[in-house]
Amino acid sequence: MSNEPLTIGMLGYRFMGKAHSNALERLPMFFPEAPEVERDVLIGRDEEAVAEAAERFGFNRTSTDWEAVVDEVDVFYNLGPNAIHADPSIAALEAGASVFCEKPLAHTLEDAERMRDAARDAEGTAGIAFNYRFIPAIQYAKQLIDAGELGEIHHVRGQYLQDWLADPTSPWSWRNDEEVAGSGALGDLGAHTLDLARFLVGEQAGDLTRLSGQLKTFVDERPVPGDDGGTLSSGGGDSTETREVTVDDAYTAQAEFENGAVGTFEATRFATGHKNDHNIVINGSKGSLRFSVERLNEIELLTEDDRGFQTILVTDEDDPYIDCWWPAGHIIGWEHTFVHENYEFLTAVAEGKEHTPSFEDGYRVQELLEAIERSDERGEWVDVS
Ligand code: SOE
Repeated sequence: MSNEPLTIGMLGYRFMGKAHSNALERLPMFFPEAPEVERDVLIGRDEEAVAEAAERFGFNRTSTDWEAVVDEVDVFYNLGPNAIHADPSIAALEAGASVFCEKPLAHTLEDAERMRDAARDAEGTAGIAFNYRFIPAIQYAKQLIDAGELGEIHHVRGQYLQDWLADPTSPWSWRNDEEVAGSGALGDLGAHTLDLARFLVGEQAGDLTRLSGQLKTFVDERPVPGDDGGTLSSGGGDSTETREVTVDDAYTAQAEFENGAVGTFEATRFATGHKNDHNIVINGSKGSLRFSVERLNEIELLTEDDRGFQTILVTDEDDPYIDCWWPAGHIIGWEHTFVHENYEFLTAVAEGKEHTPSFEDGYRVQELLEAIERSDERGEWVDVS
């Protein structure tokens, strides 16, 4: 292992750029064993905006051309819109860098396959940023499920509920464009839930074997953001134009797992009152558990001898990652999931190891997303075994 800091190139400087830069800033203070990194180059198309972000996020320099810098860094973070996940990530892997890519892996199954294949051939480590796996309560839940505390798994119910598009005047963005995003709530939110389901019950229930799904678009056109609009939560501002929405606003799916367990999954941008409610419920022959990102420091657990659900705070010093933060009981939040996943990913990079979730995991989730779309088009179940 070299003693030089790992140099980082980061494509994307908005929401995810901020989340990952914050994680990199926190790492040396809270995870002193984490590999040292240097935030080298921040990449984006708008020169002025990227320069302003680089200053705030602690990068040495900026570039408006990923091709010019992709072979100059040890680790390439791809946090751009989904349609630009494949080419820069593959180029970085081919140049010998490690790659950390936001979810979903790509906007099409073909691109996801190219990325998976490039990762298989690469020397560097390739990881996908499914951050919800790194919530201490989720890791604890997985330990319980793997240890057989819930018995044989019968049901997996996963929902990801948001409401930022329920207002028909909420602005159009790339997230509404199939060419760039691939799909809507399905890929943006459903990818997280399907990954979490595989992660949590994979050992006990196996992978998904068949799926049937439905997609729905409630608002077909949205205002193009004016100068004073355009974020996830703002209105369209002074816009006078509209643009077509070519992705789903919501999806539902039902599924079966290898062991015969059944799953129901749902995500929407129209669940009024729900801001970022990602929840999962698992019922087994001996017990059940419930979890929601809105209360991410706890799980509700029912085991064999209980008469009702108990709320378990996963904030003890021996719970996953907690000893790196605060004394027991001092809760953590959403941004900490990024610190944990960056710690795991960068450690794998420094040690020349694989990272989980890998591009293989990202590809598998992409197969499931594509199967849900295919099922919706054909009106029938799709085999994903
Ligand atoms: C927007 O819907 C979004 O930011 C997703 O893109 C993220 O993956 C999710 O964690 C929060 O919501």
